[in-house]
Amino acid sequence: MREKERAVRLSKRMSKVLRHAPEEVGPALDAAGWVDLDDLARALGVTRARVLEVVADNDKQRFAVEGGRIRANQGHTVPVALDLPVAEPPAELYHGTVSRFLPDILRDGLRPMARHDVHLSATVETAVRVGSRRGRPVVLAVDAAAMAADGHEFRVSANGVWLTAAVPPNHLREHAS
Ligand code: HQG
Repeated sequence: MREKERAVRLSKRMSKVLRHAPEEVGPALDAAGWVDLDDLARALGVTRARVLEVVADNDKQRFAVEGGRIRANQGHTVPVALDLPVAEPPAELYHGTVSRFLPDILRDGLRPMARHDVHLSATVETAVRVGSRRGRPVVLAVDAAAMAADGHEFRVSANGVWLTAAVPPNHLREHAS
């Protein structure tokens, strides 16, 4: 296996533990999602240096390391309180999805589904990438300025993903691609 594939594979295992299923390999997350770096490395059967390498090289900066601990920057399905401050969003944000979800999305708005928040991208390019995970991407533009004016809260993760509880359908439109 090429080194890059090995790193991606370890990154996915780290995401699984730090976002979704810590109990499957052992280390418990604290209330804010942090786990001791050595505990995580041991549980995954790799060295601490190897974990740090994956953190540093990660294409999307998915992990944060602080004071000997590590957590996922976003994307959790297990209950954690990331304690991110409310932030003022750019006027427009984007969401990448696929056409089969559109009827539901245009009726109900964007919902967080299994995650804690709806994930929004700052650029169309990133949204295209997010949507492409599921098929031919469709990009929705979110009127974040109007939402903020209506009292919706936005937060931005350490790796630049915009998070909000839900996006009502009236603040969504299909972005020409
Ligand atoms: C869709 C990856 C039906 C939504 C990415 C999406 C991102 C609805 C799917 C991050 C809906 C949820 C998050 C509704 C939303 N009815 N479908 N009302 N509302 N959906 O994976 O945004 O590589 O939980 O369009 O890059 O795709 O893991 O969210 O298709 O940043 O770091 O329901 O995950 O990052 O899927 O992706 P997800 P997402 P990582």
